[in-house]
Amino acid sequence: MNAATAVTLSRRIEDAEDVKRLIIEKLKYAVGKDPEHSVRQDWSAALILAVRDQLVDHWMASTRRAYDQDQKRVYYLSMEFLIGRLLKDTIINLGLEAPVREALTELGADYDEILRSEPDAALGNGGLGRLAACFLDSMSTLGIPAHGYGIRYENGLFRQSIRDGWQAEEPEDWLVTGHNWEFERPEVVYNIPFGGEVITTPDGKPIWHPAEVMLAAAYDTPIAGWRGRHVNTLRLWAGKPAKRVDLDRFNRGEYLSAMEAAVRAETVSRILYPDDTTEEGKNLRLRQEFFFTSASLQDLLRRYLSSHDDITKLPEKVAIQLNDTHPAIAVAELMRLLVDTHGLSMEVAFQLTRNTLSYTNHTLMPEALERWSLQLFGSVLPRHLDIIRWIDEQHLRTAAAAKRTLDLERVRIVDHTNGQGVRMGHLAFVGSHRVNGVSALHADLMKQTVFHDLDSLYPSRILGVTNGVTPRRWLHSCNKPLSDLLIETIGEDWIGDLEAIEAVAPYAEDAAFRERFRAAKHENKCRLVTEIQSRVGIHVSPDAMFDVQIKRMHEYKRQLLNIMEAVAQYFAIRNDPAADWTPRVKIFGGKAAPGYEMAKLIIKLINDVARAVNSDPVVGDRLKIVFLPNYNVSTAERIIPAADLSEQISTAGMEASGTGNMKLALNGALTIGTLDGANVEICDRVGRDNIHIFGLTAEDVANYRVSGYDSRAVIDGNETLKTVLDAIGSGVFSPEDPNRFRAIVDRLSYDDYFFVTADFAAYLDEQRKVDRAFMDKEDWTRRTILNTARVGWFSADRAIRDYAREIWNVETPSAEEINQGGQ
Ligand code: GLG
Repeated sequence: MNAATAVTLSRRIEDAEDVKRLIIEKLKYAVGKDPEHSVRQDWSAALILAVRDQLVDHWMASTRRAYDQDQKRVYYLSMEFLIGRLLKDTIINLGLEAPVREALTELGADYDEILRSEPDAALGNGGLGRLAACFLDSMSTLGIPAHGYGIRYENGLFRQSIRDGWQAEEPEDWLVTGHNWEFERPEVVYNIPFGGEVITTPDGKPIWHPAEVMLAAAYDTPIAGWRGRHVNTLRLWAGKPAKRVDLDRFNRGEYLSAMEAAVRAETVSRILYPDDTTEEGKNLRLRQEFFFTSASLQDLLRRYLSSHDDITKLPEKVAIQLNDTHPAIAVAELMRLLVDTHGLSMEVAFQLTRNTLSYTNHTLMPEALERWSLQLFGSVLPRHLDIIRWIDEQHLRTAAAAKRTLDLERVRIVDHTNGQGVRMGHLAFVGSHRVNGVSALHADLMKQTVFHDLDSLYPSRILGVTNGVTPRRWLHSCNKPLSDLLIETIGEDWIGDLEAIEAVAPYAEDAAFRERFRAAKHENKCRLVTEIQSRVGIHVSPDAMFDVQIKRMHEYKRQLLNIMEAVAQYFAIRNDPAADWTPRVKIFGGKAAPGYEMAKLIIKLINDVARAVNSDPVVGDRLKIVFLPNYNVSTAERIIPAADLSEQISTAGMEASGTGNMKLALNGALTIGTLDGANVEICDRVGRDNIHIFGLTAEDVANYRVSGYDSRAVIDGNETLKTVLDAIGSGVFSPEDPNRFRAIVDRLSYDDYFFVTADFAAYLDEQRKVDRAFMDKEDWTRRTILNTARVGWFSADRAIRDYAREIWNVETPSAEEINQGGQ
């Protein structure tokens, strides 16, 4: 062993020659291809393997440091990690872009093409999955020893295409070409039990006899931060059967049923559920959640015990973050492991569990706070149900002792009223020492609404940690023209410390700088023009305002409001084509959950309106509408740098935070938005003059929900709104099927839950102000520069420092410390 570690192995890249040598070596000895006969995929595999080698020494050093210094570790449990492509970011983080480019050119391969051929790992739906990916980047950048734990879905989020204006879904198969970043760890497997019953022994000890046991197998991806000094691990679990084939059955000729257990086990990590706001496929979903949570907890306990004897010290060395309610079962599973496997009492186990776990809530929508029926829960996880009942008893005692009048039924984890079920949000809350919202407003609303009673029982447990985004991917890597300009002007400190970007603020007053800032934006827009042309065949002008709404399709995000404004504008242009119009391209991107009919109908509406508007010669370049299919991380990386206007127009009180809002502002887009989620804080930071705020506040919305809101009256009182809805409802955009959009108009007229009609007039007003503002090029640029300069606080590094300090009690090493250990 010692002799082996003493051998010096060096694969370090110093220059293009090293890169060439390594790539050829990988092509031959890892991919098994002769360079002459290698296709793009082989080059891509060889490059990834060569770059991955660069991480390994730092990776091992990071792990050694954590052991040697007995550092506290962070475990981030998330059903979703929307990491996208890794190659470009890793190359940039390691500072290897120049030699890699040069080497590939000399080898006759195209760098950009190779980057594009990497599959976009879509192991998430949207915000919370992408946040988890940004947090991994930041934890590595800050040198916090951390593991991301999730599921290695074979099929990530579905691939969206648009057929005849409708969304069509196909499976996403990112693993088909191989995932060259990962290391399979066949030796790291855990038993995952399901079902069966709990039998109490004569001396009162409950023993779980599961009906089936499957395996969780580990796959590791190294995650480098800025400069690659510290490398953490993303460990994803794949479902495997305990026994691949039932040989008896096979020998009897029952080939299919001989594989049944294998198929069942593998199904657990087969597919990502295509929505994070509804619970679906209940049984499988619950199994998925338990599967990865249990494997992760067993793994981290094993790691802890490999260098510590006293399990009661666990919270001193381990912090576990539950990313949303999905891994809430961790509360009961950690208790089970501590009690059943490690012999602790329930009381001690509960203390340890609570001191180790914390929970991030990402949405107030009650349908997203999972709730399992007792029947289902008890049949899949009978031992956990017992444990949860025990926790609930303790919790009820606290509630009963509290000197407040509380409806005890409402605070219980096990709901005994209608239908009976386990409230997973409550479980996560009660089993955590800290519960955080993802923006200031969201944390406040948590206290006022879904967690009102729990907050009064456990005051000061709730806090807000406003989200952030990594400046590496979301500016430095995706927006080279702007990043180059910033580096030239204020240096490169901002890449590792985004608040340093504030230094660019004074340049907003400098005409020459503004000119260059505009030129960078223009370059990005031209690139997007080409992409739009090639992907959807629509020609748009880079001089028009690029007005962007990119996010999941959901009624609360109100893409509908945006397209209704487009219809109003379309009619206005047709009425008076000669007026002084500000040319606009409205760009939409987003997937609708396959079962969410209304969201899918809105996609169709956008495309039908686009068809009419884009082909109307009277309109020309004054207005164009583009729906870019299959919105994902890579598409976002190309749209965001090109955006002029960022649409953040959710019904106030419904978007917990948003992170697209931060990325767009950072890349020099102005926001048009409601006072919702992190928009409120963006507004505070960029200044009221540099953002376009409109519409109802969260408080207005809450009041309307109580007093009632009459959308009919609002529609009747607004000529424009009435015309728009009449046109949509009567088939002006769908002559082949005039009633197609009736359901949308009916919804707005009789049950406008998302207050689209209420905000319509204010939204149109603000859009016209945006039009006028855009025409004043100098002032517009000045304001966009101030946006870029003032949103440095929305860095994921800042958010992670907040978690480290307020929740995990983990130290963030200084840059020198990271450098020392990272060789
Ligand atoms: C959520 C919310 C977003 C939030 C994101 C990350 O809807 O507002 O920005 O998580 O916290 N379910 C989500 O995607």
